[in-house]
Amino acid sequence: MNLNQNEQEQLATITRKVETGERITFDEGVFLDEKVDILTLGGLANQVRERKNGNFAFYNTNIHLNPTNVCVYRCKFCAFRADLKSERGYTFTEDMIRERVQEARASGATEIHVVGGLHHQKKFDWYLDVVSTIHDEYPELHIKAWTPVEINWFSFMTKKPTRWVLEQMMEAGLGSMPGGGAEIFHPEVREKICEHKADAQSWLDIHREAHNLGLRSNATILYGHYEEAKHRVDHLCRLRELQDETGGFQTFIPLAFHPENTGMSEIPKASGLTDLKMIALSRIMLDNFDHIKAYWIMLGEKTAQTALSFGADDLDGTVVHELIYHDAGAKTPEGLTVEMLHRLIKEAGRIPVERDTLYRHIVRDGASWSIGEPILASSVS
Ligand code: V47
Ligand code: SF4
Repeated sequence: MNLNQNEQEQLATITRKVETGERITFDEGVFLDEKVDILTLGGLANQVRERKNGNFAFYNTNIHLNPTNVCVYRCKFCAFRADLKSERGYTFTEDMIRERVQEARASGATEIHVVGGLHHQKKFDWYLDVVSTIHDEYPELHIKAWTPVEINWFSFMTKKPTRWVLEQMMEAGLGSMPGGGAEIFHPEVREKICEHKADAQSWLDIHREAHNLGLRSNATILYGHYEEAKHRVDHLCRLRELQDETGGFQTFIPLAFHPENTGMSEIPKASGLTDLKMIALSRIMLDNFDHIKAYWIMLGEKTAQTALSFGADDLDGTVVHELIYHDAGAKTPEGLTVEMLHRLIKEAGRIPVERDTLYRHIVRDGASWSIGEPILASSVS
């Protein structure tokens, strides 16, 4: 690392701030992103990670459901969407949804992750029925569903406020919201990659509303395309600000852009170093987020495992039936067994803990499970 005298002093200040748990500013974040080497960044992030989560690394047993890939929008980075009349287009029936839920029950999944396209012809009630069908079939299964892009679309279709949409979904069985749709908040980039869909303000407002209604949610960033350090750090600062206000975010998930079959296929896929840097920077900046997720489906098992020493404390889950990344060229397996997740975590020198969506400890006996004693901060060693 070739830092001049001034920069060395800046790094010393940041190091002291990380050690004492002081907040890192926007300018310091950009400095870390642009100038500081990966091992220094990783060391700082690991301090924060171990202070918050000790030696634990979390995972969950989950299944994905993308009820339709037909979408009115055309985000340039998306390989998953299909036109209404395309041969690739599909839409789940109620029976198909029930079948997926039965599969979740048989495998002992605690969570179903539901996101999809904004179908030209499906009304709000169809989306509501997706949630109630799952809930009626297996009420113990936590439903983590719909991004603000979808909530915003439902509000547009029904001409009702987004708060009403969220309340209807909660009544049908919604348990929390995933982190998708955030992409890059800064308009300089957002306008290039997804100009038509819900903007940054609307994404943040809907999460605020969800938190105020008692829902927990996640947040993401889509990196590794046209964005620069200032856009990445701006994104993190906006999330940190909302988290100061509501405390409703649980985990942050950096998502690397996968170029295959997208409208941005000229961009090379992010390298392992870029992935680790994004994980570490997130851990350092997001001082009020409890968890940083290394989503193994997107990173690959090896980088996700390494990320457990660069700020991440969660690998996501067994993840059966993932489509969004595989449509965009991900070469990762379709799912991982619990044994494989344990192996990845233990080899990284961490202690595997199965959690539910709300980060409660799961006690498991085959496909049956119950909520265990909390993993207390005092038991983190
Ligand atoms: O919003 C779409 C991203 C997101 C591509 O909350 C792409 O636990 C890279 O949000 N290359 C959906 N990324 C996935 C998501 C998520 C995943 C795992 C866990 C959680 C959680 C949330 O996927 C979209 C978009 O940002 N995406 N296409 C692509 N080609
Ligand atoms: Fe549609 Fe979501 Fe893909 Fe955008 S990212 S085109 S909103 S499915």
